[in-house]
Amino acid sequence: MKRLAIVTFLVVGIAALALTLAQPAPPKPFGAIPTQKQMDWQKLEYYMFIHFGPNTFSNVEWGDGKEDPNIFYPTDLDVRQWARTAKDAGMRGIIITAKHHDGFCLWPSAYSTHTVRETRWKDGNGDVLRELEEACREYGLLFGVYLSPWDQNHPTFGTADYNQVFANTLTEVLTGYGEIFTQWLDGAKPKHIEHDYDWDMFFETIYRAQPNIMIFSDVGPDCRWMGNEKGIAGETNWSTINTEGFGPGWDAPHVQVLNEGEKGGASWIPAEVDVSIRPGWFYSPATDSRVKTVEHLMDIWHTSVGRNANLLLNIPPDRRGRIHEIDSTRLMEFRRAREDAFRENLAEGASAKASHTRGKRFSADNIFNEYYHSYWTTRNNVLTPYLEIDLQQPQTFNRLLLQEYIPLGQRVYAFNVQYWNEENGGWADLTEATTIGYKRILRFPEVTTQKLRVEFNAMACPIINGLRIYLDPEHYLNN
Ligand code: FUL
Repeated sequence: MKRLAIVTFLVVGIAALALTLAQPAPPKPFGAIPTQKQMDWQKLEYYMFIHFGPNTFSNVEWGDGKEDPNIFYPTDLDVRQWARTAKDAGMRGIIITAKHHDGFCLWPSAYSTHTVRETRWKDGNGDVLRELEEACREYGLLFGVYLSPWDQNHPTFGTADYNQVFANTLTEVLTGYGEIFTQWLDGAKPKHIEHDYDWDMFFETIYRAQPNIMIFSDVGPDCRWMGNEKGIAGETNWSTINTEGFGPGWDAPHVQVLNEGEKGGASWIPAEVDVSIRPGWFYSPATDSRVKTVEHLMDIWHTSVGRNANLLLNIPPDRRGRIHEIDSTRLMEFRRAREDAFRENLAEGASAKASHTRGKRFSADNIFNEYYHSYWTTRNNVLTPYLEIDLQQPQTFNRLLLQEYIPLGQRVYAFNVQYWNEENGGWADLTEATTIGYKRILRFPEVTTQKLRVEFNAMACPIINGLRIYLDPEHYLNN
């Protein structure tokens, strides 16, 4: 009896092993691929930018560093209200302008005399960074900082000493305020002062203090600017780009290259979309009536998150030190509009077959499950396969969401979608686009059909791990 059990165990074991070995292995990575840190970042999708400082009180966007620090005087600062608003808006973190181009530090820096310490606010004992860091932890949000290398106040700016001052400032913030998920570096620099930033030293300093941080600049190294401040990533948006020989600021590649990335680019540097809910980055009463509409924000959602980028939406606190009611209300309306648009995945319960597969483990039905690491793919040499989706019953929809399994690289450079036209019994064109990447959302006029066909053109066998369809009832529709 015992021997029989052992034999049975062995036979079943060997059969299972043989079956596993007979299955083709997953595809090898293609080109540049994301690190785990970049993958985690990509899944954040949406977080808050806060521009706050002397400019909040002076109706200017770029203070010159000569302003009286006492103009910084929030009458009712409530950073927990910022965090609560971000959380309720569906955001995953907050990045604050700890130091903007005026050089004013929102914490009492040892390397500056233009800080909260020099103000009458809280008798010079305040620290906005500390308060915000604590509020972010309390609300389960990530905390990030913007520190401008350009400093119009510091006396050493423009001399060789300044780079070390800036590195010290970075270390001070990055070692004093717990875990920081992003260091946001813009490349702005005056034309009239010669100053060479030592980016390599800055990057080293940042990683030394926070090895897991995402460094943002025009050219990464971890995520890149996408070339405009309107919220519009390229219709084609590669997470790959060539940055060799380029740098942040004036040394950056052309904005169109930043906007679209580069097919087959050597480095994985995904795009982040930064845009303000108001016309300016800083609060001004003059913009109270110009807060972006929900329709505009929905457009931005589709041209950022819907185009393989993360959305960093700027919500500038007002002179009380609170997010203005107009902005917070708009954020909640925007959240509801997204919930309405993406409420029900009408491809739930659908089945799929593919023109090609790579064995059972990589079958077409994998595109429907929620598990990120299961996907449909084909054998290596198949570059133009298609999927046919049967929705089981006619469905009416106007949005299609696709996801490429980017841990193995971004591969698809074009795809088209057709629907089954019951009336004339044939396939009809629905829409087409170029890249997919982490997430792609396409908008098109409402269509009713039971079947869809998606055909891919890829540089290496396409790997698709998500497909969903929705009916956005509000028809926020541009294309
Ligand atoms: C730019 C800055 O000059 C603006 O003031 C703002 O901070 C924006 C996000 O980055 O480079």
